[in-house]
Amino acid sequence: MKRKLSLALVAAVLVVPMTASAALADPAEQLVNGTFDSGTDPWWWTGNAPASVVGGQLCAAIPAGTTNPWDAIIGQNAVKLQAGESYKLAFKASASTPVTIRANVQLAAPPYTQELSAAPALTAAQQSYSYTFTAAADTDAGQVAFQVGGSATAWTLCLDDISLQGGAPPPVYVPDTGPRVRVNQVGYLADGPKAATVVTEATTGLPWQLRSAAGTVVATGTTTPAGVDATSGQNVQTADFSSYRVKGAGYTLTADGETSVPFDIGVNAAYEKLRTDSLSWYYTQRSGIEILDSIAPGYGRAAGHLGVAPNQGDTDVPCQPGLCDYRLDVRGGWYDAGDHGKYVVNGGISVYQLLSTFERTKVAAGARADKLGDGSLRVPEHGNQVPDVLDEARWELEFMLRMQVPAGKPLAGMVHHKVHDAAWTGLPLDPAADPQPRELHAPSTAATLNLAATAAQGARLFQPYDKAFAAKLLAAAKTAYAAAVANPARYALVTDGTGGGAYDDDNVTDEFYWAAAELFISTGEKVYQDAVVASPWHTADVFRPEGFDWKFTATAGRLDLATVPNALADRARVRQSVVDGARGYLQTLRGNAYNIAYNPSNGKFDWGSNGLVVNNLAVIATAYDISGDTAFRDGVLTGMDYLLGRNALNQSYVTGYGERASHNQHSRMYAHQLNPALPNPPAGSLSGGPNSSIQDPVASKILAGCKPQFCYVDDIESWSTNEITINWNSALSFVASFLADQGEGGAVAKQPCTVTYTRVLDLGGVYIASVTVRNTSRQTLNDWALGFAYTGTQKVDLAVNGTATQTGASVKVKPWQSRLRPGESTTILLVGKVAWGPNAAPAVFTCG
Ligand SMILES: [Ca+2]
Ligand SMILES: [Ca+2]
Ligand SMILES: [Ca+2]
Repeated sequence: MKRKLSLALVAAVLVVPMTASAALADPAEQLVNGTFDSGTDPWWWTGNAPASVVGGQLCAAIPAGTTNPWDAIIGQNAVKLQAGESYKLAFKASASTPVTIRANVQLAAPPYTQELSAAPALTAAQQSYSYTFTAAADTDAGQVAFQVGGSATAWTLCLDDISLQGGAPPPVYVPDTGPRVRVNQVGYLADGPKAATVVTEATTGLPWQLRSAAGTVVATGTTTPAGVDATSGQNVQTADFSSYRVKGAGYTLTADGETSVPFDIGVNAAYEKLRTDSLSWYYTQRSGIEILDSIAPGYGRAAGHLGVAPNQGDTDVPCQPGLCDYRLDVRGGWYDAGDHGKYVVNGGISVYQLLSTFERTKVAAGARADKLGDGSLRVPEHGNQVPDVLDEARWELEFMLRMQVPAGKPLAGMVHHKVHDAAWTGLPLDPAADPQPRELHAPSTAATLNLAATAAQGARLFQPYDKAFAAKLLAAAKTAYAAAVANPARYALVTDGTGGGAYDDDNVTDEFYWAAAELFISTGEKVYQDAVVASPWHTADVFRPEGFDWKFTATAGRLDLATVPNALADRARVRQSVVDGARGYLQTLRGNAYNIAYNPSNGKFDWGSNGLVVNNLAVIATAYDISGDTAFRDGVLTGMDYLLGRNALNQSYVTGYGERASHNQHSRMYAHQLNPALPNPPAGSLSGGPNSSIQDPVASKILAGCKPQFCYVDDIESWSTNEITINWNSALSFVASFLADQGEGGAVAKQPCTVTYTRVLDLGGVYIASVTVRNTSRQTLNDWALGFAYTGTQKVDLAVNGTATQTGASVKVKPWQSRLRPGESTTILLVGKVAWGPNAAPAVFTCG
């Protein structure tokens, strides 16, 4: 998430519908954001003339020593011109040194045919200029280009109130929504639920046909009318073809004379790929490391922000003026989104979800640790014996540790809220080419608690792989928590949004709850348990209709208290609260025809609605892990349909997944739409999706008055509806990993045993556990083994009555009693050490 708007700009957006009615009387305005009220988009500039908004104007540093006017340009593309219509180009401009520039209206591509080429003489004082011309040809691909090169000396240009009036009003935007039969464009698990949504005038059931790729009708039925869908305004009906289970590629569904895009049945492999893609996505977002084409084909680039010119960071970064007297090395971490900022609060929720994607393999029956092991992702850290998802999370954790105020300084232990450019940069811009000064912003209680929470969670997860790093994380978490307690109300402000997102938050009670929960789970210490129990969030409903996100993190604490073993007295209630919360989301999902697991109380889709949808699906997935109730698993599958194409726009919001997938997301790196030499976002990128507030100039211009589902456009300039962020992809990673673990959605294989794990001794760091395994199946277990994973720091040294081996946190025990008949039991004793923290019993066991 990139920007927050000032109140003044919100007002400006709100008046759009009123001025639109005057369009017939006034000449039409063909440019977007000529006042720079909403930043620099969609203006662009050549890399040698970096521009930013200064005092409400667009100002650019023009270099010395270029030859031609076109050696430095500031412009706007996608300008429409009509032959025979007259136009007026008007603007205000000033130059630090008097200079004559070119102001052109021309084709944006060769042969760059000029409709206007004016030569305004600029002075140090701002002057107004205007020129009229009559267009000779029609084009949708014109541009306004200020050619400002050719000067022997460097100078500064400032522009404002740029306007091109004339011609027809821009046409009303009508999205191409394709066939009226909407499906999950990736497809459906063979044994899972399968539904399509038909947009139709009809109010009674319609016949539908399911066809194989060869065109053979393989199933038929009748749709169920669902009335007018509130989030789209469409009259819709539902075709349920769940009972058809034959795997295959290229199926289509036909109803009301329309045929869906093709989709597959039997798509576990697609979810397996999505697990890998959505997690490998983080590598190409990394700052401070060269991205290797050999690892991420098509995405190789130089390391960003390592203090190599023109970069000015992030190896030695000062605070904003007056904030501190030290500089920090804050290299590394992930670029947050389409910009080059690095924000601890959004890093925190993202790290939490990556760590939880891994931790889930220890606490959820059927979760596949082997699919997330060393070598599983496209990252450089192969062969280090550490699961790659932990390697990736560590890249951000190391950055968050560097953001902590050093000992001996004021507010020591607190964490700087963010580091980013002093002014907004334009698109496209490679991270290594960012010339802006970088600045540390004030420490905040929210950022401090984000480090406390994720470092505490990381400490217990890294202990089996890197004890020193785990100890460092634990110490940082405790220091941070204590600093937050001492400074409980240092809030990030909404006004701190120049050059980076504000990520403002003036309620950190939820962050306190989350941090205390993670510290308690990891350490078992009473001080954190007391904080958890005393928090109003511990018994409040944290499963809000609008979901959870970087700003509301109580849900993260609740989910981990429910899933990761701990000694809370009311843990059964905590676990039940997740199931109850998920039931609410399931009801929401079933209550609308597109099965959207999201129903914000104000009826407006928020910025990043897709991220909120996926987070609600993560809650439903967790309820399945806790309860085993397959209604929850079916709910997650059905909820994914919406994200993968069964929606009002017929749009898959995940790049590379589905026939009609988002691929022009707002990003300075993946800016293919602006420069064909650059890539689109990598496969597995989740777009933020519909946003009722449409704050960016492109969306506000073409989508005014949109119903929630229609408040989206796959345009790189639409940063309020189509950005990518680390926190949306982390939610997708968690849910994709869950889905990949579900096979084809059929009956769940039950473990053939029950296991009772009892600590019989726990003294001075040494423990003995008695593990009794009983065969509850009808078959004899031959040559069987017991498996489980520790969620804490335990390490088995030896087994009595068996042989134990531990890899990371995973333990495998081969019992001496290699044959276990139905109803028979055997008991194994495990002797081990616990390095620190509680000696919690493992959560799930396998045998067989
Ligand atoms: Ca202005
Ligand atoms: Ca690894
Ligand atoms: Ca908060």
